[in-house]
Amino acid sequence: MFDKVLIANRGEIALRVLRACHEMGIKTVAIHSDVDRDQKHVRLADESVCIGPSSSVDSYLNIPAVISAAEVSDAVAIHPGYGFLSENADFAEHVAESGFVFIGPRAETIRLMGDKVSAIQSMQQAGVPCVPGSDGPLGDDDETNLRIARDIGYPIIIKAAGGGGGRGMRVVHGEATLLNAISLTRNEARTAFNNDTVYMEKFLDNPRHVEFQVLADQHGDAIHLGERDCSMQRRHQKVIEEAPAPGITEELRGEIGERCAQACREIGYLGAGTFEFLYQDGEFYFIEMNTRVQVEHPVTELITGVDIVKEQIGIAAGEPLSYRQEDIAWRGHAMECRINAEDPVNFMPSPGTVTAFHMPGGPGVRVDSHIYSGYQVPPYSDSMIAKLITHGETRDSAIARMRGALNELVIEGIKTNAPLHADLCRDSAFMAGGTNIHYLEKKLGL
Ligand code: MV4
Repeated sequence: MFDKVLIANRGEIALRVLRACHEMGIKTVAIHSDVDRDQKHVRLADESVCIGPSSSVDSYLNIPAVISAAEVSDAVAIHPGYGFLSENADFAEHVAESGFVFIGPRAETIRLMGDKVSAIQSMQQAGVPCVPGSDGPLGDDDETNLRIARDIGYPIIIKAAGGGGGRGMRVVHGEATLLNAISLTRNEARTAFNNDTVYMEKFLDNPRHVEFQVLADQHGDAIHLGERDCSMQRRHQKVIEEAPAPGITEELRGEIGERCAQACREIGYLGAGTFEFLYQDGEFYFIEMNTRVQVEHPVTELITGVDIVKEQIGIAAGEPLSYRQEDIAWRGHAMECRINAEDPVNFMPSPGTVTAFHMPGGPGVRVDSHIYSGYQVPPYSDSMIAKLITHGETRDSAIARMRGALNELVIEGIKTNAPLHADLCRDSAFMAGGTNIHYLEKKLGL
């Protein structure tokens, strides 16, 4: 096992990785920017290195600075967490070339999945169901593009291969606007992603966002941990996630999950990964793959008992998976509310000092957070300050525990979106389960 791991992140995920390392007897190195020296994971790490000023471009995103920190601290491996450099293939490559282990998939796999066209092509080849579409990049011939759209049937959506997570997309409702939409999306993609490759898919008008968690080791084994429903979102920011997804049968979970695991075996995937699907009218359609640990991984951990971060580390160290597929059983229901430092009504960021913080507790309650009384929420970083995660034997009991946890939670000094969560936990459509990706924005009147 690794002697020492450098945690290339901040906030709750840095703390989550640190806890996994210490549990495994691994020493930890924290890196931090100027303004993050009082972060909880910095205090708890065995060593820490300040790698730059407050701007993340000059610190957490600065590849040479992160690698230098690994060199001076004698770390063996680097865990990237989520965001920042976690899905940067060049970073993964530099890490490996510098003689460190990147805790994640091979750089080549990150690159393959970073290009949405090649990601879809490899998944289609591996038997994962995809959205009917252009099956590759669009060319420059107008007649061909008009025919592809006609064959798919309107409405269609144009997406940038370098996009993802909601960036670089345009819906087209008919022939009249297709060619203009293609060239607009292409131009935006060239500017935003330095890649003008675009592709076309059938536009699904009322889908749910359901994603499958996988783990794959260096010995050719891969398993799935079932699915999460992340449909409760606003402007591509997830607000509540849950597992299992309401209404998905054990049979469908097994079928889609096994296809994801098989795809991992075929492409030689390594580590933890997430297959993102749109789910509509009982069918799953693959759209993207995420090659990192996700914010919402705890809901899967609570219903399966698998420690996803420990598995990531073990896999990177060359150990076999701790579980076979038949060892995985799903128990009860879990729910995660992302607590953000923002105005609950207009969603404006609310930086400042947390003057009081009281964590909820009790059976089936988990809080993943790096904040404390006196913590300063910086204006330039992500606004997520805590994740409230509850587990219950049933979906109703997980929601009831979430209501109690939100009621116990005290965060003073800054505004948070906790009132929005309290409202959602009493919302009749949410309580019924299975709301789609448009539900929250419609409810908020956007
Ligand atoms: C779609 C779609 C409908 N049809 N693709 C947005 C984020 C990116 N990951 C893919 N996205 C979408 N792709 C087809 N063919 C609707 C969305 C979409 C969405 C997807 C998941 C979660 C929230 C969303 C919000 C708006 C649009």
